[in-house]
Amino acid sequence: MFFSDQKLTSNMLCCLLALLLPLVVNSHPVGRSLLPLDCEDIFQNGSVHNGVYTIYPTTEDKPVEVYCDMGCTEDENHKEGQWTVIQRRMDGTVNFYQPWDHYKEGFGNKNGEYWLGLETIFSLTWRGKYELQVDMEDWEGGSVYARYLSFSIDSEDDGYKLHLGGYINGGAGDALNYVNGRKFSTYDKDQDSSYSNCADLYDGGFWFYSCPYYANPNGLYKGRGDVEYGTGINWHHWKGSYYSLKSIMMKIKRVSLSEA
Ligand SMILES: [Ca+2]
Repeated sequence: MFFSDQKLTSNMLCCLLALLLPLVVNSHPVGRSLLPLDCEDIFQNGSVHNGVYTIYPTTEDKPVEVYCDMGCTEDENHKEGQWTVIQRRMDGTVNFYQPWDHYKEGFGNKNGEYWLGLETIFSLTWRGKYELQVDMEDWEGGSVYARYLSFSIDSEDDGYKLHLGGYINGGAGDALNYVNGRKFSTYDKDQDSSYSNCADLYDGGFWFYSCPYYANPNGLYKGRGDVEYGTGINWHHWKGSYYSLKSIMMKIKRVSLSEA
């Protein structure tokens, strides 16, 4: 009796798999790995809500958790969504004064504040063509963005050098162009062009040229707007260098063939 029950169950399972398999296989375009590379793949696989998902930017044995910004639910096609979030600040609960190895591998809480990790960002932008959008909010209810139609970084051997192209102004102003082509720095790995150590001086790892800077998304979270010069989370071209933002999020999306 036990045997036949078991047989019946396994037969049902086989039937179910036979029915489902074509659906699973057909949901992926030819040539794309079955494992999701980024949030666009997660979306294509049927998950349309914002949240934390697992992606595989390098190999199948290296899963990475990431927050996916799928866009607003009112937009049925989520045309403005499907972003893979690489950096997020919102409440000051995570310390961004971190050493090189942590910026390399990533740190923080994927449901809140985090840095995805330079290795993962490198892998993604090496495998595909991506654009970058930086969303930010002030303490008075304002929100703007800066968009770059191409975004990639070099490997660690080349200092994770930043490459940006095609700026689109969403009200924020272009504060990143200043560090286009620059290497990434942390307090324990100074790769900026200043005699000073900018990452140490300004409390977080980022692409720096000379000190001062125009953008410091990884600076100290101040919990208010007005701050001393160059302290806090600054975006100079929007609020100046005496203002620390309420939130900031850096997110990337694959450039579709029609846009490329
Ligand atoms: Ca220096």
